[in-house]
Order: sequence, then structure tokens, then C-alpha cells
Amino acid sequence: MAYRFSMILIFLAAVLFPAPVESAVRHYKFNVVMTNVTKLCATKSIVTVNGKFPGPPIYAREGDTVIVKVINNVQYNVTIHWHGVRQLRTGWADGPGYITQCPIQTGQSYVYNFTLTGQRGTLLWHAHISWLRATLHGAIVILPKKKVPYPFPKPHKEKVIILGEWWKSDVETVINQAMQTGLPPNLSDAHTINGRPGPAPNCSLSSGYTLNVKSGKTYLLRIINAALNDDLFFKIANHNLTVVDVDACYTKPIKTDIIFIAPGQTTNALLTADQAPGKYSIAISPFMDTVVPVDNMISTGAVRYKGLPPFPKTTLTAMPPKNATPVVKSYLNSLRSLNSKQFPSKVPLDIDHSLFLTIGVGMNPCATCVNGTKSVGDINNITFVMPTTAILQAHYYGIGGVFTDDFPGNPPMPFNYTGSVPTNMQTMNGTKVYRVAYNSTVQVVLQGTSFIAPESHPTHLHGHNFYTVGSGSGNYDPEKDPKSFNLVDPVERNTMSVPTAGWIAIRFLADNPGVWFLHCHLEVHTSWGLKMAFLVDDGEGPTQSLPPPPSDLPKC
Ligand SMILES: *[C@@H]1O[C@H](CO)[C@@H](O)[C@H](O)[C@H]1NC(C)=O
Ligand SMILES: *[C@@H]1O[C@H](CO)[C@@H](O)[C@H](O)[C@H]1NC(C)=O
Ligand SMILES: *[C@@H]1O[C@H](CO)[C@@H](O)[C@H](O)[C@H]1NC(C)=O
Ligand SMILES: *[C@@H]1O[C@H](CO)[C@@H](O)[C@H](O)[C@H]1NC(C)=O
Ligand SMILES: *[C@@H]1O[C@H](CO)[C@@H](O)[C@H](O)[C@H]1NC(C)=O
Ligand SMILES: *[C@@H]1O[C@H](CO)[C@@H](O)[C@H](O)[C@H]1NC(C)=O
Ligand SMILES: *[C@@H]1O[C@H](CO)[C@@H](O)[C@H](O)[C@H]1NC(C)=O
Ligand SMILES: *[C@@H]1O[C@H](CO)[C@@H](O)[C@H](O)[C@H]1NC(C)=O
Ligand SMILES: *[C@@H]1O[C@H](CO)[C@@H](O)[C@H](O)[C@H]1NC(C)=O
Ligand SMILES: *[C@@H]1O[C@H](CO)[C@@H](O)[C@H](O)[C@H]1NC(C)=O
Ligand SMILES: *[C@@H]1O[C@H](CO)[C@@H](O)[C@H](O)[C@H]1NC(C)=O
Ligand SMILES: [Cu+2]
Repeated sequence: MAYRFSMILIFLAAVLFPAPVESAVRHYKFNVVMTNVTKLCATKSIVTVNGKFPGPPIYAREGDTVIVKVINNVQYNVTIHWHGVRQLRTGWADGPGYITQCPIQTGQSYVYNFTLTGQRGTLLWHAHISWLRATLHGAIVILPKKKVPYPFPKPHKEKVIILGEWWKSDVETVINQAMQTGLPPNLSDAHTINGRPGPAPNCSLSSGYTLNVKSGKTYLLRIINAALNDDLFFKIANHNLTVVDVDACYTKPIKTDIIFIAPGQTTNALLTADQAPGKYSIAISPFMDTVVPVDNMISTGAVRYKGLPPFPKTTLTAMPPKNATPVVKSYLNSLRSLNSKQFPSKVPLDIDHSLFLTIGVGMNPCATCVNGTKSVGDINNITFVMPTTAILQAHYYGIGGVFTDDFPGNPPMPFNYTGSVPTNMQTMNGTKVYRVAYNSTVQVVLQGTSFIAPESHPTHLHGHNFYTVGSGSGNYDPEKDPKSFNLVDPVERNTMSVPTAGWIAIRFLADNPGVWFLHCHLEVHTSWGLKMAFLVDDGEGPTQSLPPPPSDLPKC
């Protein structure tokens, strides 16, 4: 009796005076399975997590630890990347296949274990091997710590909106075919909003995603571009959006009627249902401002005000032409980091390593390919060759022969990058990293080249956020351009588009020991070798080195 009474007291005390919850541990189980789904009037077997497309969202608060057990029950090798998560000293949990880990093979499992430090907003998880991320992806929603408000008015509700790209045929077959023939892979057949292509020609089964809203209320849209290869425009008929956060970094609020979002990027935007009650189209369409072919399908959903009579007429919205360069330019140039007292910009001012990297595509001989040549991608003329042992493991255990640390910080041969490029489009190949000391400051100018066709490349860096301090068209001018760098409040993110026949300058603090992938987030270009990695050495202090790998780290 006394025992029971004291238990009740303890229970009451716990309810009335809860211990301050600093952070929580969030457990998830990701069962990777084959799932049959019907889209564009056809049923197809796809790789999913827990049978869901898009996959299940991860919800956590800043400071929480996330533990995800991934079990591979499909015939493919699988890895999962937590795109944009800083992974401070948890490089073993980053996920890119053969960069930080060997793949989780059929029948195996691996526990990803990481803490969300200093980030709040929206990120995404996706497979990081082959083209599996076409269907293996989902949202990571990071709420602020308990009792910490947003730096904008609290929304009535929050909605995740994942944009994707859909192939009628099997996606692994599409990329395997392209790698064998040396030709560009087949284009996708539709774009999707939360897994739905929306009304499609000749397909009565399709219906679009509907966002139900209450008149007068404000919604936080967490928009994610999980498409493999397509930059996208996002619009809602008759409604403006206010961008407040990109890639889990707060921005100064930007009012806009259109959002540009590249694969791998995320955007939090406020939508206020301030128009006449009705049904308004949500539309996404591709951006491609060069001669490269693109899936030109517009996909639609709708914002629907509550309390409408059945079958309301939908107000449509006009999308910009696919080559609307000025729309992208002015949108991206308008983004600024919040740079408040609470969330200051920490742009590195003194630079230890200044790199100039040309990025683009090329063409190498290939005896077994259709035309005797194969398309490749390169950085400073090096087409990255995937090793067969993960680079991080080779680094940690000192295994030789896997990679070299002589990635060049400058192009081997300067030329007119965006003008008349050399007629020889061949590249070299190698598995090279660029090595920096712990806590070095790095500036990278990413210069697009015009080999075959100039193209916009959304470039993603793992393990770090960076500041885009400058951008421009044509060739970067090392004398003139730094004078106009924004070193005060440049946008902070993890993925940024290098404009077609142009350049961007990014800066970051290499405060995270490990091996960190930098690559074009158009999966076709990554497959072709448009990728490299930074190796950040351990520092001296006890909290400045990479701990040993978890015991279940997959082996090659
Ligand atoms: C998917 O469909 C195929 C062909 O109809 C069928 O053989 C298979 O059992 C289905 N798989 C699942 C997981 O339902
Ligand atoms: C996750 O990592 C932390 C820190 O290294 C460790 O204490 C914890 O045991 C790990 N949890 C699991 C489930 O692996
Ligand atoms: C790709 O397109 C070509 C040409 O239309 C077609 O022959 C081939 O079957 C397609 N491949 C896949 C995997 O759908
Ligand atoms: C739709 O069907 C019509 C008639 O069968 C055909 O001409 C048209 O090409 C089809 N459109 C698409 C996008 O498949
Ligand atoms: C959207 O913003 C623009 C520019 O501020 C303004 O001209 C327009 O009227 C706004 N539209 C709506 C629907 O609020
Ligand atoms: C390469 O081969 C394809 C298919 O045979 C053909 O359509 C294309 O014109 C060829 N391209 C070049 C550059 O030879
Ligand atoms: C580079 O090429 C562009 C476009 O053809 C041309 O306008 C420019 O003058 C060239 N620059 C140099 C330094 O040759
Ligand atoms: C790239 O490397 C290849 C192979 O060594 C060479 O032929 C070509 O001239 C180089 N191109 C550039 C732009 O450096
Ligand atoms: C790398 O380049 C060499 C020499 O050009 C070539 O023989 C080899 O096949 C290439 N390796 C890969 C994996 O492309
Ligand atoms: C790392 O560099 C930053 C900026 O240069 C500096 O503020 C910080 O004290 C350094 N940290 C360590 C551990 O050296
Ligand atoms: C899966 O990964 C292992 C380890 O790297 C490799 O040996 C094997 O060939 C891969 N299997 C497939 C189907 O790619
Ligand atoms: Cu690219």
C-alpha cells in the first residue's frame, strides 16, 4: 500500500514537475522492400521504405539524436544519406555509397546514428547509390528546440510537399542502359507532387495532391525537390509565398509568386489563404535553359479552401517557359541568410584554401558503347572513379591503394570555360580527394564549362553548409569579382546551382573531420563522374576527431 502510494507520488511529481527535456532520441525502422504502385495508369514494382512512396518522414527537434535501423530486403545494394544533416563527427552515418560506407547488402542491416546539431528547418533523406533515390526518399523535419519560437509568425499548420520524378520503366534499368550505351539516360515521364503526377493525358486514374486550407490561416510548406535530374519551378495560382528558410537555414523573409528549387534543395515557405475561397492550382514545371532535352511535363495539385461546394472550378496558373533564366537568377539572388543576433551568419573572412574547380561534362572513348564514345562528367578534368572500398574506411584504417589526396585545386589547363572550349572533350579519371586540416577555411569557385552544352549544375556538399558569397555569368574574374562578394548575409545552404555558363563562389569552415562528397545533384551527372571529395583531417582536441566506426558498419 505504502509502495503504491509512493509510486503515485513519484508519478504526480513527474507530471507536475517534469525534468527539463533537453533532447530526445528518435528511433525509426526503415524496411527497404519492393512495393507495387500504380501511377500513370500502369502498375510497377518499386523500391520503397516501409511500402511508402514518398517514404516516411523523420520528425525531430534541434538537438535530438536520430537512430534509424535500415534493413535491406531488396535485390539491390542500398545506402541512405541524410541530406544536409551536418553529421558532426558522425561521418559513418552520412551514407554515400563507397564514400563513407560500403553498401548495405541484401539481407543486411545498418543503424544510422546522428544528432541534429544547430539546424532547424526541412531536409531530406534519400538513397545514395545508383538511381535508387528516385523512389527511396522522404522528408526530415527539424523543429526548433522546445519553447524556442520560429523567427516568423507561428503557422496554423505545417505541410510537407515532396517533388519527384517518375519513370514508367524501371529506373535501375534506365541508368544501367545509359551506362552501357554511353548515351544520356531516357527522360522521366512525369513529375510528382507528394507522389502524385496529377491529371495526366490518357490516364483517368491520376489525381493530384490536394492541400486543404482554412480561409485566413497561414500554412508552412516544407517543399523538397527529390527529383533525380530536374530543376523545378513551384507556383500556386493567385497566391504569393514567403520564403523563410532554405536547406534548414533561416532566411530573411522573401515574398515571391514563384519558387525555384533544384534537386537536393529544400524551401520552407508561408502560404496565407487570403484569396476568395476556391480551388487554386499548385503547379511544378522544369527549368532547363540550354539545348539539353528535359522532361517537359507540368504536374499539378491544388489548394482547396474548406467549405466549398462540390466540384469547384480550379483557378489555373501560368508557368514560366522552361528556359526562364531571369526568373531563376532574380529568385536566387534575392535570398539572404537571416543574420540576426540569434542566428548570425558566420561567413569565413580569411581563407586558408582557395580552389577553382571547373565542372561540366565531356566525352571519352568507349569501344563497347553505341557511338564508340561515352558521356562523362568531370571536375578539373577528372572524372571520378568510384572505389570498391569506402574512402572513409580506407582513410580511417590507413588502407592504401583506394584513393590519393592530390585532387588539383586548379584546372590542369586554363581555357575559355564558357566560350569556345577545346575540341578535345576527353577527361582523365581518378579517385582523388582534396585534403584540408581540421578547422581550415575553404573558398571554392565552381566554374561551369560549355563542353557539349553548358548546363546548370546544383552542387551539393556533404557534412557542411556553405555560404554563396558570389555568382555570375561567363568566366569568373579573380581580380574583379571578389570585390562584389557578399560577406555579410549571403545565403547559407548545402546545395546551390552553378548557373548555365556561369560560376558561383562558396565558403565554408571545414570543422567536421571525415570524408565529404561534393557532387552535382543531377543524378545523371553524378553517375557520369561529376563528383569529388574533401578529406578533413582530425584536429588535436578530444572533440575534434572522428570516433571509430560502429560495429555494424557494412563491409565491401
Ligand atoms: C507485385 O506484382 C507482381 C506482378 O503482378 C507480383 O508477382 C508480385 O507478387 C507483387 N508484389 C507484391 C509485393 O505485392
Ligand atoms: C548512438 O551514438 C551514441 C554516441 O556515440 C552512443 O552513445 C549510442 O549508444 C548510439 N546508439 C545506438 C543505438 O547505436
Ligand atoms: C529508353 O528509350 C529507348 C528509346 O526509346 C527504348 O528503346 C528503351 O527501351 C528505353 N529504356 C528503358 C529502360 O525504358
Ligand atoms: C493519348 O491518346 C491518344 C489517342 O489514343 C493519342 O493520340 C495520344 O498520343 C495519347 N497521348 C499520350 C500523352 O499518350
Ligand atoms: C504578390 O506580390 C506581388 C508583389 O509584391 C503583388 O504585386 C501581388 O499583388 C501579390 N499577389 C497577391 C495575390 O497577393
Ligand atoms: C549516337 O548514337 C545514337 C543512336 O545510335 C544516334 O542517334 C546519335 O546521333 C549518335 N550521336 C553521335 C554524336 O554520334
Ligand atoms: C571567351 O568566349 C566568349 C564567348 O565566345 C568571348 O566573348 C570572350 O571574349 C572569350 N574570352 C577570352 C578571354 O577569349
Ligand atoms: C583533360 O585530360 C585529357 C586526358 O589527359 C586531355 O586530353 C585534355 O586535353 C584535358 N582537357 C582539359 C580541358 O584539361
Ligand atoms: C581511366 O582512364 C584510363 C586511361 O584513359 C582508361 O584506360 C580506363 O579505362 C579508365 N577507367 C575508367 C574506370 O573509366
Ligand atoms: C575554428 O575556426 C573558427 C573560425 O576561424 C574559430 O572561431 C574557432 O575558434 C576555431 N575552432 C577551433 C577548435 O580551432
Ligand atoms: C553490392 O556491394 C558489394 C560490396 O561492395 C559488391 O561486392 C557487389 O558487387 C554489389 N552488388 C551489386 C548487385 O551491385
Ligand atoms: Cu550537373
